[in-house]
Amino acid sequence: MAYEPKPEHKFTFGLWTVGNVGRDPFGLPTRPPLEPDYIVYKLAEIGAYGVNLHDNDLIPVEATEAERERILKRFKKALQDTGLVVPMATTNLFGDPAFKDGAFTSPDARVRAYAIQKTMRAMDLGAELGAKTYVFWGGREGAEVDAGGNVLDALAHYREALNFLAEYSEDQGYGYRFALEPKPNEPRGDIYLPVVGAALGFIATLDKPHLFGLNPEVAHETMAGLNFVHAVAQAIDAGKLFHIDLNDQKMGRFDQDLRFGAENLKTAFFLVKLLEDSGYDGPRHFDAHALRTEDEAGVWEFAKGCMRTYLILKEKAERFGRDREIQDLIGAYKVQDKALARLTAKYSRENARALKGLEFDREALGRRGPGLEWLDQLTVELLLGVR
Ligand code: XLS
Ligand code: MG
Ligand code: MG
Repeated sequence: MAYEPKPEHKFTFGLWTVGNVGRDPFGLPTRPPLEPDYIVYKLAEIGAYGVNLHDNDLIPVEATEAERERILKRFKKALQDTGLVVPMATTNLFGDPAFKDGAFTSPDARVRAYAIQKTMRAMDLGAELGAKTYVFWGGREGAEVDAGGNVLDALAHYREALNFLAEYSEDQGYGYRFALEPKPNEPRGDIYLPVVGAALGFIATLDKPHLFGLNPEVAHETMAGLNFVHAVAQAIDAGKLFHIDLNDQKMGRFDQDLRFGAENLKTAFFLVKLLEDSGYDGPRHFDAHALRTEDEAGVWEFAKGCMRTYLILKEKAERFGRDREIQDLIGAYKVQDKALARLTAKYSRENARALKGLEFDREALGRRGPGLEWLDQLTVELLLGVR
């Protein structure tokens, strides 16, 4: 069957994604919850590679030790029966009212200590399930008002917590790589480290920057009106694309977590092309959920749709690479000049002197049309299936 998802495609879903019950700030759940092991069997059936989780997606926060063991046993059996893996784990540091004014960045030392304790326990759980990537989405690390004057302290505390947890991981021999997930707002008015570039800058200030990278999400950059493909490219360029959250989003709306490719097909296409061309080798994680209107059947259609769209776009990206006319246009667009490239590649006094002595036909450079209209139209036609 064409576009059939297989484990080798590395598609993953969070327990919280297909398990989403359709609650929103104005409305109650529209679907009953699904058991974690049931989700594993269903994901395996539709061709997924893995399942990711927050600590409390699997183990309720008030679970006793005996309950924890019972849930874990059933979950591990489902993983074993299906061959599904748990590549990524994370902590719920946003749901509990204790975290209402931040977790790692809370101005309350007790909350900060509890957040680090909860994360260490969640890291133990993830490691027990084989996770190698650990995500930090700072959902409550932010503010609505700045009257408390917490921003600089918050950044210092954030750094302290991440440094502490990286040491903990190494001390335990967990081998985690940490992926920061930026988001500009929602649930808080303003979230610290709001975009990919901010997280990259912050990573450089950590004790062990090599252990930290990014987990960018389509919806998050899009909510801020930014170009997600550019953000991912910057993470790749920095060697920091550790994980990715795929979904979709209308610009300027509430956080929608739409099915991958549901809204911005061209962005989704260039994103898939970028991931595939750059050799990104990690999971293609769908951090999205079915529309609140849907019943369980709709949930599995949603999940299948995410994977199918990815595979269709992957095929389109290959076709784009093979299309002679498109490739010739790109070739003409990227004007090559070996002698000039040699001069500008690296500074030397000789290169600087030679460059200063050159004459450029500035007017001709300004007159040239690079052919982007035709190239973009061909891209659209390819996506529309008439090429
Ligand atoms: C919320 C985030 C969240 C993280 C995991 O918008 O995307 O789902 O990915 O905590
Ligand atoms: Mg999100
Ligand atoms: Mg996410």
